[in-house]
Amino acid sequence: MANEVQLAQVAEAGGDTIFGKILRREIPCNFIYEDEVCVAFDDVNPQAPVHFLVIPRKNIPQLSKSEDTDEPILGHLLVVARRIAQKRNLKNGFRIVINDGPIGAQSVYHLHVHVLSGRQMQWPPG
Ligand code: TR5
Repeated sequence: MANEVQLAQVAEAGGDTIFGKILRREIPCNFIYEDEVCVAFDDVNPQAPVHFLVIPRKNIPQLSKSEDTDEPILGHLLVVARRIAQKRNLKNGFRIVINDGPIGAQSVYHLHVHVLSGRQMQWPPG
């Protein structure tokens, strides 16, 4: 699989994305959680023993393109991330990541919250 940063450098913002296809069930995907606002599923290329994504049904391309009126959706993504983390018994913690734009190494332009756990995280991130 191509390096995520290389993918991010060539990724184009705007339009339909792979996550749009997942949301429309055009690509099979096992949702670990879903409600009327968001869905969650395991990352296909996990960077930790636990690595899942929480994405809004609304096609918000990236955090920096979200609007003030998206505040309930943005808050909901974190609440759902916390709920799934509790369900998965991630008692020792987890890391939340939102990559934004080329500098942030975003490769899929549909907003998504990464939740990673199951190993010791390092700081600063690369
Ligand atoms: O780099 P950013 O923050 O944009 O993260 C995009 C994430 O989407 C990466 O961690 C990828 O591994 C993940 N990804 C990409 C695909 C995919 C996926 N996760 C689950 N299922 C996926 N499918 C079916 N196809 C992908 N291209």
